[in-house]
This record gives sequence, structure tokens and C-alpha cells, in this order.
Amino acid sequence: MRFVAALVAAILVGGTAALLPRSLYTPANGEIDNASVHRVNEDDALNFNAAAEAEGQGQPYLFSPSRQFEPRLVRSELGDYHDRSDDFTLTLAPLAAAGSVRGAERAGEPNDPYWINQWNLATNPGVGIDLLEAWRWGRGEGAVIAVVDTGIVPQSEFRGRILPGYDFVSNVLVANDGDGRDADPRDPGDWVTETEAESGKFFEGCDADESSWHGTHVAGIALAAANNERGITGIAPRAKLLPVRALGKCGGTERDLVDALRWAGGLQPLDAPRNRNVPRNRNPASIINLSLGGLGQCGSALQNAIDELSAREILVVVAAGNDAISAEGFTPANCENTLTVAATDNAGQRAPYSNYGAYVQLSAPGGTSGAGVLSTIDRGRKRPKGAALGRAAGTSMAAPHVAGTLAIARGLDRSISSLELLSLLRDHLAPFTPNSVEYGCDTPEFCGAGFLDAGAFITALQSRPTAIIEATVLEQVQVDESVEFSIAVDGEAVLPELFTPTVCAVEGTTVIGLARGICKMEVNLPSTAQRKGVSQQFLIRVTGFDPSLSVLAPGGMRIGDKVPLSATVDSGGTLTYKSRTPRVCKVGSAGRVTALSRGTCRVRINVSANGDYEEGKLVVSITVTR
Ligand SMILES: [Ca+2]
Ligand SMILES: [Ca+2]
Ligand SMILES: [Ca+2]
Repeated sequence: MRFVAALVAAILVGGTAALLPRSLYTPANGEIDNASVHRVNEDDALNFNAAAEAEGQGQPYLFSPSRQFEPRLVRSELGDYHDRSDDFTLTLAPLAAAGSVRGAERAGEPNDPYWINQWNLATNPGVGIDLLEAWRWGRGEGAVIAVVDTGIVPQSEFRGRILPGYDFVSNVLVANDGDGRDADPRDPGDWVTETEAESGKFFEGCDADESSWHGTHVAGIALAAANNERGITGIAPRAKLLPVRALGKCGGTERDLVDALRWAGGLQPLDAPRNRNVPRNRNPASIINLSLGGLGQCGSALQNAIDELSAREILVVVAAGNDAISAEGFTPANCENTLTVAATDNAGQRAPYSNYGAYVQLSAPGGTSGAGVLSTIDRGRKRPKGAALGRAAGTSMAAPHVAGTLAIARGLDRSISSLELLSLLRDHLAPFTPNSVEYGCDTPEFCGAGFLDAGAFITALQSRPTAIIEATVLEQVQVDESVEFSIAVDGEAVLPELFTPTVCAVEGTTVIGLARGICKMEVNLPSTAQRKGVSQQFLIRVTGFDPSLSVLAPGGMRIGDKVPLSATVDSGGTLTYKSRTPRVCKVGSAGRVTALSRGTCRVRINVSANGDYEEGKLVVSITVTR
């Protein structure tokens, strides 16, 4: 099973051996079709990469966020516009009147003012993912999405749903927050100045640009709050966000990415010296979004991490990359056990920048420069200054559509395996719209098996029948006794799992009592693509033998008589005596009865349970006369 990821502004330093020439790959910023490949000589390629190696980072791959464009227009939540674009203007048209918001709510639409600008979520087969249909069933309740990216700018769209994350960016210059790895995954900004990019020093060859707020944009697509009368709506607005920082100024390194990825899924990071203070992740994600990548093969540490996560049923969603090449040459899009996502535009055509090919599993909206995907950013050009919205385009934007949709699915069904879930997803993709572009998504094996259809997928998930359990199981069995039972799921016999091996044994369809107690069996069928799972517990009381308590008592006593009761018991349990008529008689702990007054003396004898024997009791009556 593979996942698709897209990578955009990538700075990749290829080659792990000193003998290989190193090159820097610089994606075109703002140009869709013609990513420029900029090769520099060996000395120039040092800088960022060499510094990483000097710090003991063996793998010199650098990863960059997979966003094609800087946000061109920023509108803060307070209403002021910050148009960063010289070449085009984007007009946002939020819902204006409160009345229309009410009307929209009745139609099942969220009241977020920019909802109507979210073409990517609309009910428009092959273009929008039909989010409202998916929302009929769930909104990501209980699911955790890790966004491994540039960090997060906390804002109201994520209020109450940001889990404690971590910042794995080791290099202090890249990190831009004053230190190496730390427990604060907030995004301090990743701007690179012209001076830095042309300095001949550390950031030589990087793209000079304002801060991207890439991680915040990606997170907003996946899970921004819905119906909070602010901004946009995310796809899984009740899922929780685990922000894990692996990218900073000019991108990031494979080593940091591997540790960020491992930690996000609850695995131990590898880079021990750097991880002395890294706490255990108490909220492992069930879905990890990687909107990043670089040219090259999938590194073994990266593949191992993904394989381990996959073994834990964690889904790794990866952007296919924005170089308009086969995703085979782009990593981690080309890693195994990932779900790699290509990007389409607002007409359902393959986005011209999107990577493609056999490594792509499916496509989702990524937008283009004229019609990007609207999401949360910060209005700061360098440091964070306040919440804002901006459009961006890229396979980075496509991947979180899939991550958010999978969070809705995982929120609805915890027991389904990744394999079964992805097979259901694959069976409920929308067909691609006929593409007019060259090498469009309707070209076989170009953009994966189809276009993400959250509505159809989640509806199919919820429409599966629930397995039916039919069982005949006795409620009680005696020690040493064997009793037949039958349990069938959907007409097929199944054997239960046994939790109390000292109390009972199961041989075939027979349960055998071993010792007094509660015998606990369970049938636990995980969900599949065809049916919802079911689980049922069976409790059988295993009873012991009769203790065989008998008592020899006198037929009558006179006041003042003292007579021992002669009790015998097979079980060996402890005997206790109690007078029920203390005015008529009393009884000592050894069973000696003393007659006190006329009447009927009643003594209760209890025997405690012992070994395979049950407890027991007996009442004797003795007439007391003068
Ligand atoms: Ca730091
Ligand atoms: Ca930090
Ligand atoms: Ca909102």
C-alpha cells in the first residue's frame, strides 16, 4: 500500500556519498509548468547541507514544503487585507449578512464566512470532495492527525484541539527559533531574505521569500473549526491536531524528518543524542500528513519509519510533489506504504505542476495560481503577527484533503485496518473529469485510481452492514463439567478468544469448567471494507461442588444444658455458627449450644467455599424445655 505526497518548493541535495556530485534543486516559485533546476558546484552545495553533515547528519537530503505558491492575498480575521501579490488580485466574497448564514445552516452548510470560497470542498464530482455528504456521518471525532511540517501558528480555528507536539528541527539557523530541538512546535516564520539567499553562506541558493506558514495552511485544510462563524472550515473539524515541526528556513533534513515522523506515530526517535529531552508522545496520530519532499530515492531510515508506522495501522499521506515529473523520483512520495496524492485544479484537471505516475494513488484538490486552496495562515511577512487566510496551490494542499477525510473515517470506525480502509477508499473514488490538458488525469495511471470523493467514501463506510452474532452459550457450568456452545458470525462458526484460562478451557466448541469463578470469552471481529466489526463478550459462571454439610443435633434440650453440635463437611471449608434466637440459646465458635430459656433454639451453620467446593449453610432447630 502506498501513499501519495506532493512536494513543492524543494531544496534537495542529492547524493549520500562524497564521490557523487551534489546539486541543489530549486523549484520555481510562482511558475507552475517549468520548475527550474538549478545546479551549483560542489562548494556552493555545501552550506546548508554541509552544515547538516558536520553535525553528524548522515543523510544530506533536504526537504521542502510542497506548496507551489506563496499566499498571494492575506486577509486577517479582523478584516484587513494584505495583498502580497504584484501580479494578480484575488477577490474573496464571504457571506455578508447574518440572515444568509442562518439560511445556509438550514441547508447543512457551515456558517464560516469563507465557506462559499472553498470550491475544493463543494459537491461537484471530480472537482470538490463533497464534504457536506461526509459530514452527515462524522467530523473526525476522536481522530488525531499529525501535520509534520513547518510548525503551527495557534489560532481560533484550532482552539482546544492542538495536542502537545514537538519541534525536531536540529539546526538553529533553519529552526529560526533560537535553538535546536525543543518542545515548542510553533512556527516562528521561515522567511529567507535576498541577502541570505545570495550571501554565499548558509542559505546560499535558497529561495528568498516571505514566511510561508505552510504547516498552518496544511493543518487548516485538514481540520480548521467549522461553524465557528470565522474563516474557513476544515475537513475534519473535530479531529485533533498533533503539530510536529521538521521544516524551517529553506526546508529540512531527512534525519529530522525521520525522527519527527517516528515520534508523531508514537515510535522512539532514532537520533539519540538529540533526543535526550524528548518526552514520549502520549497522543500518537492515526494519520500523518507529509506535505513535503525532495528529489531522490526513499531513504532506508525513512522507509523503515514508514513501515513501522504502517505496522501500527498508522496512515501516512504524502504529497506527490510539484515538479511535473513522475513521483517515482520524488521522496517520500516514492516510499512504500504511503498514500501518495496528486493535485487537481478547480476544473478537475491535473494541476500542471503536479507530479504523477504509478506511484500516485489518488488525486485531490490542490488548486492553481489563479484559484488556490483557501486556508489558515498568519499575516506576518516574517514573524507571526496574527491569524489570516490565504490561498496556496500545490500537492501540499491536496494531501491534507485525504488526511482530513481519513480522519473522519477513523473517527467512525476504530477497528478497521488500514488495508481494508484504503480498499474502501479506492472503491469509492470519483472518476476524473475528461481532461483537456496534456497528460491529464484521465490519462491511465497518471493521477492514481481516481479523485477523492469524501461523500461517497464516508457514506460507503457507514452503509456497511454490521456483522450479526448468533450464539448459544450456557450461563453456568460446573467444575469438571463440559458443555457445548455455538457462536456464529453471519452464519459462519467462529471460536471465541478466552480471557480466563484458569477458570475454564475451550476445546473446539466445548467449554470445560476448571475452577470456580467467571469464565470470560469474547468474539471480536474487526471491521472490513464490506461490514462493520462486532464484538461480544460471553460470561459463564463456573460453579463448584456441593460442600456436603451435615449436622447431628439433639432433638431437645433443657434450660442450662450445654451440647456440642456435631457438624461434618466434605469440602474442608471453615464452619461458623450463629444463634438466630439469642434469647433461647447461644452458641460458641466451636458449635457448643447453651440452652437459655424455653422456646425453639435455631442455630445457623455456615461453611465457607474451599477449593472446588461452594459455600453452604444449614439451620438446625432444637426445642428447649424447662
Ligand atoms: Ca528550536
Ligand atoms: Ca521551537
Ligand atoms: Ca472556521
